[in-house]
Amino acid sequence: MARPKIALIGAGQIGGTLAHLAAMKELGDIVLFDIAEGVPEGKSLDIAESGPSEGFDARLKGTQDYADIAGADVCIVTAGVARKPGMSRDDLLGINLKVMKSVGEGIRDNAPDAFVICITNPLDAMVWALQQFSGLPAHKVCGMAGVLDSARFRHFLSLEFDVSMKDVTAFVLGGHGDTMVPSVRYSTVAGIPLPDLIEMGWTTKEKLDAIVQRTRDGGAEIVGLLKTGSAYYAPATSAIEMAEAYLKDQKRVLPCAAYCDGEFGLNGMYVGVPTVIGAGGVEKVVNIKLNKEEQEMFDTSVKAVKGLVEACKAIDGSLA
Ligand code: A3D
Repeated sequence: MARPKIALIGAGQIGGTLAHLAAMKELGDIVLFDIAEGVPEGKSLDIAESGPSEGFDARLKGTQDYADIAGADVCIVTAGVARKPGMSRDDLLGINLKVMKSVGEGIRDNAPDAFVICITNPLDAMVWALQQFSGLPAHKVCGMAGVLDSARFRHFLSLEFDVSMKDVTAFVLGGHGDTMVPSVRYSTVAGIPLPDLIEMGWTTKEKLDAIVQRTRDGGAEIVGLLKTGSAYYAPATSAIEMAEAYLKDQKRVLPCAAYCDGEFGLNGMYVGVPTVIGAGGVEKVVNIKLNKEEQEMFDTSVKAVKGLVEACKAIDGSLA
């Protein structure tokens, strides 16, 4: 059986890391696409040359031609611009919307059967636009944010409790922005919900509140440190986790920006929700019950995403 084909649209910081991870995990052959001449070719050759030492079998190709992504099984989109200090994710909207148009059309014409994972910010609006421009079925187009935001939450929690990250589960709902909703009630250490851990005296509400805020600010913390761009190792790892779930039909329960059609009382919009990812793409949106406080935070986040979608429609009249 031929190896799966993985197309990475955008060969910048995240794109290069995605290619390296996909090769090391032998997820398939990799095509790196970018408009910057030489960059995808150079990164592909460099990563291919790490193969003999690492011992992986994967072909890599760099290109500026969409024809090379033909028949891709997975497309991961990072094309566009990233944040610099002082910028919000929303500041990227105008530039990245134009990029989503060309990328969406490129995927539509060359890889219409792919499972598409968008990473470009502002995430929830860009994945919506990408689905519109590509015309692919909504369950085959999703956005990576929740896996990353949850991973940040899990990391901070594991430091607080001084336990393995493997035993910490967490999830984050809502849009990928300042209004995201890290769920304390649905996050656990080895199955013990965080509120119980406060009662057990293992932590305090104040400490958890600070961790929730640090999670919300997780992207900005890294932008502030790097000064020249945004995070890329953890974002790439998170998207690879989703791609692997699809390629291996793992049916992982992962939070991602998914198309909600009735779930969570939403109609026809993308926002971060728990999903099941398997060979069918986003096979299910897990419609969990929110309490009053969570619902209020979720509503605020949904409102922010709707505002960005409206801004997209105002810029590009072809978007319905
Ligand atoms: P960067 O290293 O700048 O790479 C972006 C690449 O896109 C560059 O190589 C560009 O040449 C390329 N590009 C620009 N326009 C096009 C086009 N029309 N077609 C193809 N390629 C193009 O950025 P990065 O890799 O650090 O980040 C990529 C995106 O991910 C940005 O929008 C970030 O804001 C976003 N991001 C999202 C998350 C989430 O959790 C959702 C996290 C971190 C970064």
